[in-house]
Amino acid sequence: MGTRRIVKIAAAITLLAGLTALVACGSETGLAKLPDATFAQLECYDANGDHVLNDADAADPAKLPDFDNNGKHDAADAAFFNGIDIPLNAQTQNEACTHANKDWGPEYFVAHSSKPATVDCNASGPQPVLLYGAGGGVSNLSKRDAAGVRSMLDGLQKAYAKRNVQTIAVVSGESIIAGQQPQVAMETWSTHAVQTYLDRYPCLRLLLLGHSHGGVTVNHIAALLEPQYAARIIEVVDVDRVDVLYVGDTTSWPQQVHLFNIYETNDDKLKGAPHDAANTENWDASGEKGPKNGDQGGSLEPVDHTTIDNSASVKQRIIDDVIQRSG
Ligand SMILES: [Ca+2]
Ligand SMILES: [Ca+2]
Ligand SMILES: [Ca+2]
Repeated sequence: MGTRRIVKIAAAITLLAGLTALVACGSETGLAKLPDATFAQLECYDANGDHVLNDADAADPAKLPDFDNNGKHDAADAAFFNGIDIPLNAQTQNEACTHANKDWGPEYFVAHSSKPATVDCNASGPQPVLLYGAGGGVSNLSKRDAAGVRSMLDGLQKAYAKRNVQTIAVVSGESIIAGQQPQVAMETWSTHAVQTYLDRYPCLRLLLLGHSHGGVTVNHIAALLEPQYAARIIEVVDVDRVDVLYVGDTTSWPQQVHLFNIYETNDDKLKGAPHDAANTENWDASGEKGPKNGDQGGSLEPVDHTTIDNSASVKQRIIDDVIQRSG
C-alpha cells in the first residue's frame, strides 16, 4: 500500500470520526450514550464515615459529585445531601465502595452533554421539564442497567427538544444497595432529589417514569410530592409495576396527578396489573411486541416483564401521551 493511499484512508477515517462526533452532538441528551452523565454510587459519599448519609457529608462540596456538570462542586451539588437522613449498612457499604463486589456500581445519574444539566427559568419558551426515570433490577447504571428506562427518557427528551422544551434527565435504580433498607433509602434519596430540583427551578415541571420495581419508587415520589407540587406534575408512568420482593413503600399511589399504568399479562412470573383509581388510565400492553432479548435486541415477540421497557411501540405511546399532556 502506497503512502498516498494510507494518507487518503487516514483522512477518510478522520472525516468519519468527525461525522460520528457531529451525530453524537446532534443528540443533546446524555442518555443515549454512556458515560455522558454524572454517575453517583451514593453510599460512597459518606464523607465522615458514620454510615449515615446526611448534611454532615455535604460539609465539603469538593467531595461530592458535580451533579449539574457546571465544573464546580458547590452548594448546588451539596443541596442534594442537605436534609436527607439515610442509614447505611456498614458491611455492605464497605463491600460496595471498595468494589469487592464487581456487580455493584452507581445507582443514580444525571444525564448531560458537554453542557451543564441545568435549565433557565428566565428563557422565553415553554416550561422546562425534569424527566425522572427509575429502573428495576439495577445494580450498576454505568453498565447497561435500566437500558429501557434510559431509552424511553431519551425519546421523551428528543421529543421535547423538538418543541424547544428544556429538560433535565435523571435516572436511578430502585435501591441504594448499602442502605439499611435499600429500597427505602432510594425512596428517600429520589424524593428529596426531585424536590430539590422543583424548589431550585420554580418553572420546572415533572415527569416520572418507572419500570418494574422502579414503578413503586416513582409512585412513592409522586405520592409524597403531589400535596405540594401536583400542578407541576405532568403525569406518572408505571411500566409493568411489580412490588413482589420490594421491601419499602408498596402502598402509596398518586391520588391526584394522572397515572398512566401500563402493564402486560404475558409473563407467567412477573407481571403488572390494572390499578383501580379515578386518576388512573390503565393500558394492557400485552398485545405489543418487543425485542426477544430485551436491550440485547432479537426478533420481535409479544412483550414480557423484562422486554416491555424495550418495546418501540410502548415507548412511542408513552412519548405521544406525555407530549399531549404537556400542553
Ligand atoms: Ca455520613
Ligand atoms: Ca456543580
Ligand atoms: Ca428490559
